[in-house]
Amino acid sequence: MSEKSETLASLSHEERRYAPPEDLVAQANVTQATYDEAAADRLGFWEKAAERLEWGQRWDRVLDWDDPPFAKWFVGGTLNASYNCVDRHVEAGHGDRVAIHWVGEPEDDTRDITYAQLKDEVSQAANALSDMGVGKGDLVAIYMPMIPETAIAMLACARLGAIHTVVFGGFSSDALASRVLDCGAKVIVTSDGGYRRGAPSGLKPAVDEAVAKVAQEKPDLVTNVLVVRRTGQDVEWNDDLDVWWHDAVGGASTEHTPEQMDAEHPLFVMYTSGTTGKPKGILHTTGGYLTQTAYTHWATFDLKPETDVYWTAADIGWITGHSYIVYGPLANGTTSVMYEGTPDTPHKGRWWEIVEKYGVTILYCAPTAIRTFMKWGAEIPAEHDLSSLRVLGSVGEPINPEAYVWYRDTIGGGTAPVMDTWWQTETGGHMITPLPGVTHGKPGSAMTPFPGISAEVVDDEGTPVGNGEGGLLVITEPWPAMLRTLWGDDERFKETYWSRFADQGYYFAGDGAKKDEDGDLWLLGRVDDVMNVSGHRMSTTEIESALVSHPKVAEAAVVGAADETTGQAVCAFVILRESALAGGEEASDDLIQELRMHVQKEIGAIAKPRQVMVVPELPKTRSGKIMRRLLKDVAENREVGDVTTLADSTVMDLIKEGSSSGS
Ligand code: 6R9
Repeated sequence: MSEKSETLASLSHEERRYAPPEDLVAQANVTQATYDEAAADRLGFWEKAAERLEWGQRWDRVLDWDDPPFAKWFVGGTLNASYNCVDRHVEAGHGDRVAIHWVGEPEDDTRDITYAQLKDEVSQAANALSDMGVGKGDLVAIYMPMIPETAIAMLACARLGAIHTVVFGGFSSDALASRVLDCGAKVIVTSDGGYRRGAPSGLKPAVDEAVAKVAQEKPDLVTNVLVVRRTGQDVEWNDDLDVWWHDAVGGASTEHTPEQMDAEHPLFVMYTSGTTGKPKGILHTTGGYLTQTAYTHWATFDLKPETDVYWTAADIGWITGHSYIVYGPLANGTTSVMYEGTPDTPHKGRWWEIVEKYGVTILYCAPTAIRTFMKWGAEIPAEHDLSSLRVLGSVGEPINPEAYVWYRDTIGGGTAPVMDTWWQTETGGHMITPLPGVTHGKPGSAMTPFPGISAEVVDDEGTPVGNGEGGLLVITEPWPAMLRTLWGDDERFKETYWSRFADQGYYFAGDGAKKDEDGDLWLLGRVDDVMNVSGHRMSTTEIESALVSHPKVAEAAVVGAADETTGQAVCAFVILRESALAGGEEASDDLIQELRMHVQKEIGAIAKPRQVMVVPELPKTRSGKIMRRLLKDVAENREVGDVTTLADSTVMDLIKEGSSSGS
């Protein structure tokens, strides 16, 4: 057996298969014919997808790839993203349809916003921003909790041709300041605070700090801070800069005519952390981005805008929120749920209460959430009627087969298919995913490239690997929602994504992947997370999935820690399921042995962890990605590194305590 197939063999143990539900197939938005059409004429296919939007001027050319890797899509076309997400639905007679069922964290704090109301508020916000001197090409930073005004501010920017950069509300004032400086934002939209775990937490103080830091370098950059009153907590006020949203926006006219933008006009910059160095400002433009997010949202989830109630349970400060809370769903005229808080406030059944109350039909979330619910136990969702759910989605990480099956059975009633969607901030929209009316689901596999997307798994030389083999994931042809560059840094853009396979002109995604015997794709995590144990390359994902398949384990994170004899050794951090803990199970030596042997049985002796540490939490980013670098610091007994991009920076203290007791 070659090294590659040896280390990747364990995935072929997964033999569960799920056919698409017959009633869904009977009226599916997308069928096999769509794949065939796209394969026959890729650009023609995307052109048809673009026709679902309303354009001012039609494009003359679908794709300009004359100067790779700088793509232009729908060249010569003009449109307004905000108009497409809001006004056109009102004009089509759907003004009374709810666009957003907003659910605040405090119970009974809700708002239903129709498309007509959304149009009024977006127009008002556009007028208010415009009065502050924000115009086409200006940058606006948005640092907000999950409230409707976040989406409204984004759409108001799009309406004016201003470029937004949303900074996750959990990030520090440093993170905000560096992003404001990097992109040159002149206005910051924020709120006094938001609700998190049952209590109001402040945002404005962090903005004040950030503004002061920015002023040290660029005194005249930030000219206004627009503040939504959400919690009513006291805030410091600077009369020169600060303006209340309810004054400026509330007092503005509801009439605003959106301007047509060039298809390639920048829509937003979203910062994403690089493994090293400063965050990268991913630039997305208007026409291609909106085409792909709207079309994939409609196709991947089989969306029926008249009847579905759609919920992406994620933060708008993550690309998933941009593409599948704001732009995709609204461009399709969807009725969505938007939830402000955490899943366990005030109780662990909050999500399921929301699903039941609003009759949610499509739910899209991250595997980390699913594993948390598994940990809490199936009896919690069982208390609610979840029968409205018909399609489920997963995003952000590989979904462990065990979590997939649990999601399908416990949340989806054993019938709702799971769409495991692989994509990135950089790709803008879905790239590899099953489609609910076409694909047979395999737990743990993202299956095949979306119609019109060309992806491959290649070896180090860029040669496609055969079925049953693993390698690196590349995208071989440009796609509409691709990032156009890194903000202000074309060189880093070329270097980061296009230099690895420059000869072939492939986009290097940075993920490892495997093609199974049927040629279906399995994502294996970031290439940087691959370990090398005694010369064997192993994916952290696979060992984690093996651990999670043990009935007592809810979550697992695996890192390769330096080891004198083997180069690297497998170190595992696990969170036990609540049922195991309730049974009095502790981090006993017996349990640790059992888990080590379990991995050996599932994958092989080479993967058996040197160390298993039982911990109460894992360090995660805003999108639920485990920050293995920090765990590596613990495993290698080092001072823990930078924690500023953690969703909860106190987690590392809990882990350090935990790791000292059980290893
Ligand atoms: C949308 C998003 C991108 C990275 C990506 C990959 C991982 C996302 C995945 C997945 C396996 C999936 N990832 N979805 N891995 N299966 N379905 O997450 O964007 O935050 O930029 O992260 O996330 O490693 O390269 P972003």
